[in-house]
Amino acid sequence: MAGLVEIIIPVYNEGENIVRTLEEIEGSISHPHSITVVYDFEQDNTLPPLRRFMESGRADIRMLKNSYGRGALNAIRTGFESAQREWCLVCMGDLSDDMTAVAAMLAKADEGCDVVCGSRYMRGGRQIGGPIFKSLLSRIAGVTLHFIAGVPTHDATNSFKLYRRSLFDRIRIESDGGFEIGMEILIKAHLLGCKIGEVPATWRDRSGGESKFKLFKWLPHYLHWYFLAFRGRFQRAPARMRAGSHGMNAAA
Ligand SMILES: Nc1nc2c(ncn2[C@@H]2O[C@H](COP(=O)(O)OP(=O)(O)OP(=O)(O)O)[C@@H](O)[C@H]2O)c(=O)[nH]1
Ligand SMILES: [Mg+2]
Repeated sequence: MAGLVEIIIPVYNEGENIVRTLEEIEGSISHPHSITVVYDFEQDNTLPPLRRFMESGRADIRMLKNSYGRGALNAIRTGFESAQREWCLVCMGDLSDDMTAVAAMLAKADEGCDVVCGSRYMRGGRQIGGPIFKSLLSRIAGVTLHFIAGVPTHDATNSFKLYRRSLFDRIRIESDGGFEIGMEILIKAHLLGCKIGEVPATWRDRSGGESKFKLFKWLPHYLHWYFLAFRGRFQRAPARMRAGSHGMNAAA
């Protein structure tokens, strides 16, 4: 059976959503887990309801301040670097991710996968709401990476992924934009020959709070890793070496 899971949640003013997110996690995940919520600043409106939930003792939760200043990417890196468990699951604090998919993700981990992707674009997966242009780009990226570049998931851009923590000893994270960090790790893991799995997952648009996704600012960062996957497909050996040479750990 897969070992303990650390659930990493980056948050930025998720006061309206955090408690329901935590309740969904506790209601849906029976596998042993702990939760790390990574925030940027003390005035963040997520913190008061989060503290109340922690005081209720209903879950094993810790709050962690972003060690790199601000931004979702830095928050996720902070979570990875402080993680202690065998597995890291990244999920959002706006109720967008499908916690009922986690059991199937862990089953894939048991089959030897190093990365398991929550997939909106495979059979059984769904996307409910969200900006149409962003969704279209994400779907095109996922499907072309799968069918042309040979990446073993239909949904490379979804941040909702389970990672074997030891993978971070082999991959140096270079992303400096936003949520493309998940795509970077996926593509590098694939080029290193790691086993990648996917399970169907439903993604819902947020009903409270505000989106911080910066599509046009982050698009070039996504494209960088998109093209690395294609180069890897057609120049297999050099790309593998490049992925490996990014090597050591997440604390780039
Ligand atoms: N620590 C930290 N977390 C952030 C930051 N920006 C976003 N997040 C969190 O990251 C998660 C996802 O952010 P969203 O803005 O919803 O982005 P998204 O889910 O990729 O895209 P949309 O839902 O379509 O906007 C949420 O839990 C946010 O609170 C940030 O600057 N710092
Ligand atoms: Mg969101």
